[in-house]
Amino acid sequence: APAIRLEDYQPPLYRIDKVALNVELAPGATRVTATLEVSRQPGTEAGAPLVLDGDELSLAGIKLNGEALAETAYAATADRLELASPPADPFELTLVTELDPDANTKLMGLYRSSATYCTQCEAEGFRRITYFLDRPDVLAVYTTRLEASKKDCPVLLANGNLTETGDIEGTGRHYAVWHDPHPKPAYLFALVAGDLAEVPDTFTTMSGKEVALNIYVEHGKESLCDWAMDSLKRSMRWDEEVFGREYDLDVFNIVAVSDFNMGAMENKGLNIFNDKYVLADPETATDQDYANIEAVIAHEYFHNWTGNRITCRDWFQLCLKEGLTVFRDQEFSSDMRSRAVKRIADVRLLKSHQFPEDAGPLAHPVRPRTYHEINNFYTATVYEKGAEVVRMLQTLLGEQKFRAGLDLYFDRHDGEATTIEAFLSCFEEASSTDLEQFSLWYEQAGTPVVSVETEYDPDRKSFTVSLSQEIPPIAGQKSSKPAVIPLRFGLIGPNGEDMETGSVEGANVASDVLVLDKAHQDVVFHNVAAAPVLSLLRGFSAPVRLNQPLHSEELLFQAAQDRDPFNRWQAVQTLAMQDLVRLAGLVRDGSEGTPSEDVIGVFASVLGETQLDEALRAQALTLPSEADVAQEIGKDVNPDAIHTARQMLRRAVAARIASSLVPFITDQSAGGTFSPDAKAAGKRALANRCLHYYAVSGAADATDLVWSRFASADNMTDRLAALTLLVHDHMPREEEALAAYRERHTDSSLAMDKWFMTQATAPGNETLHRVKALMSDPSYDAGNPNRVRSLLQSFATGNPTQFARMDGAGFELIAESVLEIDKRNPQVASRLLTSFRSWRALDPQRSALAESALLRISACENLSRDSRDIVDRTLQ
Ligand code: HT7
Ligand code: ZN
Repeated sequence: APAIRLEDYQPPLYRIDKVALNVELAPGATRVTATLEVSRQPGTEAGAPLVLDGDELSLAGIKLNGEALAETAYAATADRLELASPPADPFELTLVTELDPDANTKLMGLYRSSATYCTQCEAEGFRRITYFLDRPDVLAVYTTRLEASKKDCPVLLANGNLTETGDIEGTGRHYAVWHDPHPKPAYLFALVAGDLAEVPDTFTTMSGKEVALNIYVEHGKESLCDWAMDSLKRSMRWDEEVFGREYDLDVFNIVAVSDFNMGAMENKGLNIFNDKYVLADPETATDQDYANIEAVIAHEYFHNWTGNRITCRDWFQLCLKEGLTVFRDQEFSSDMRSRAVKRIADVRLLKSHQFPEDAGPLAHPVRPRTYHEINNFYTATVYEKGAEVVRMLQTLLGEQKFRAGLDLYFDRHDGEATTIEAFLSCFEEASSTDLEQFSLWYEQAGTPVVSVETEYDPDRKSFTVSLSQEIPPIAGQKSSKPAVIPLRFGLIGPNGEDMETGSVEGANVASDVLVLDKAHQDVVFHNVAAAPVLSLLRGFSAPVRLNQPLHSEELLFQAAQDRDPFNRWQAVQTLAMQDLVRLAGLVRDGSEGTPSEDVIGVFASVLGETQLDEALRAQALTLPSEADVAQEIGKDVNPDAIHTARQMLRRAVAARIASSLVPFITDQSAGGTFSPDAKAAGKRALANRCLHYYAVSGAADATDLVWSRFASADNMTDRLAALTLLVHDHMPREEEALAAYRERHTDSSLAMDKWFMTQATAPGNETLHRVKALMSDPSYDAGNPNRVRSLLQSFATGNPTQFARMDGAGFELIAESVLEIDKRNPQVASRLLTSFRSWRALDPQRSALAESALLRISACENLSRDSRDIVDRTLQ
């Protein structure tokens, strides 16, 4: 199929103002009657054909203004319905389609998860329910009548407010009618029907309106919804307080389902969630799960304004809602927790997921210009880099002007489907700033590299910072233009304090932000009393790679002194990274080497920095991941050498700090009852980080301590941390622990996902066999996306040495799995396939093996459009 291009965008020829759906649900055969109020757009010629989208549909009836339509007046196929010459006046089109939700394994459109009927319409799933103008710039008011067996489906939900319910006498069936007064695109449509438990609550909005809140889950799981409900209420309040956004319906419903392609979906008034982002108790959820639930609940709720009230004109504008909403959920979590720790976590995610995407064959701009399959553009670039772009806008304009721009956006575009240009115009107007050059962040793919050199002149008391920027050439983008890069900075004086300086030449500098907007720029600070250490990119103020050749003394100084907690953490990471790259090189070449004493010392000192909170110390004590090191090395990557190097450094740090660890490990259990709050979670994070070092410290009681931790843990965070050590470090009681865990959690599929994942990510040659065996385990379910991700995706993305095995068996396993899963669920398959994206950076032997696995996938003729798109781009 030809590519879809942004430059070809044309407004729709017709509008659909109202949609009335009557959905008669029944196993195997569901009947959907859609009545559409259609009219021509101004400028559309009378009689212009009306072409509606479909996908695997079968038309069972069609009427125009209530009259059956002659067969010659229309043409229907599975993916298209055309009315050759529709009436000139507004008309009512009634369409009947018949669906089989039980046979829908793609989990797009109407499907069944366990016994529950549910829908997923973003991006193009509504066309699998009825023929429609399935594009985000067609906004309609929906009324949905649902009808089903009362016994099987006591709960009937759709978007908006409930207006009517009743029984259908003598049939055992009942119905409910929902009306959503807010015009919306079809991708925000949803319905749910099933036998679910309701967890009710209420929220009073800032103008005093009471909103009914409900979370629907499988019976017996009601007690697992407290945290999600609490997160929802905090999100609603926060959006009022921070952005002035109030909720706009009488009810807000959340439904948790266990089969879901992504995290969750922001359907108007009826959010549908992967149950992993709803259900939590200390027994089955880790602190990370609690944090994720809080963030995803907030994210979907925030979409009500950024995505639903104001939506995207076309799918190229996806970052308009996603980047902005990620920015908003990041801010929410920062306010709920520690800002510095949240920033570090977000930057870790950006660097580990988005940077490699931006450096490889799947690189694309935050606003892509072309696509074959839109489902493949729900990427870290659109989401996470998109959020960074919004954050830079805030940094450049300042909080007040940023807020004024956003207010203008909400005011001006409420009820519209709009574009990035319209969004940026609001900030230009509200702040009187020209954002033309800034808009390049949406247009250019690739991560800019910012290079820095500094020189202090003691006679003149001047400090010169020479900056340059460049985006390395990537597929489809040979050259690039200079971007607007806000660099938050400080000049650290000899006493560790930030220095005051005199005037600055050569750049726009507002308080602590320096704007780099040319290819090369010399910035001179006058009246600088002594040679400073330049702390640059504080708070990671722009999504760039910083190439700043600091000496290790300077990094050590920064690690100890920088008043920006992010850059303190970054300095520690940079020191570790430099050493890991050096060690990996030595290991690869078969040479001897030992970790640097300085680096070991830095890690040892972090532990004692009691003025830093525990979560921050836990982060600082975490070495760069193997994937991070691979990315830093960039070419000829040998994952085995990296793994060995990282273990060497880990063991060396462990040996140094072994004698101080035990009090930290035992400290966190002092608190009594479990609390998921940030403080308690931080203590657990530090304790488990210490346990991680203790396990390899050589201490005689290491195995006993890890085992007793595993056996006596009263929460999942501690239990899983200990299990991971037992399994990943192949400690003596590994098998016993796995069996005990399974026994304990066999009824919780979310806890069992962690059991699969722990085994899939274990280093060591035997893991491949284990993963294969687990694929035939009775608890494995190839139709459940969470289970597939926990076993196969985590193997491919979280086990670099085994995925890239020298016998090619890791690549082969994933290639075969992609082909198998593709027949059932193309979205899950194509996402698994993206794990090959950095194949060209591997050493020649490994990259040849990866290429042959990719070629095998590519040779398959009936690949889905999703997987075809990814494999073609990956090989290009
Ligand atoms: N906006 C939602 C995206 C999403 C999705 C996209 C494609 C296929 C299935 C999907 N499920 C959810 C999620 C979000 O960003 O909030
Ligand atoms: Zn989103």
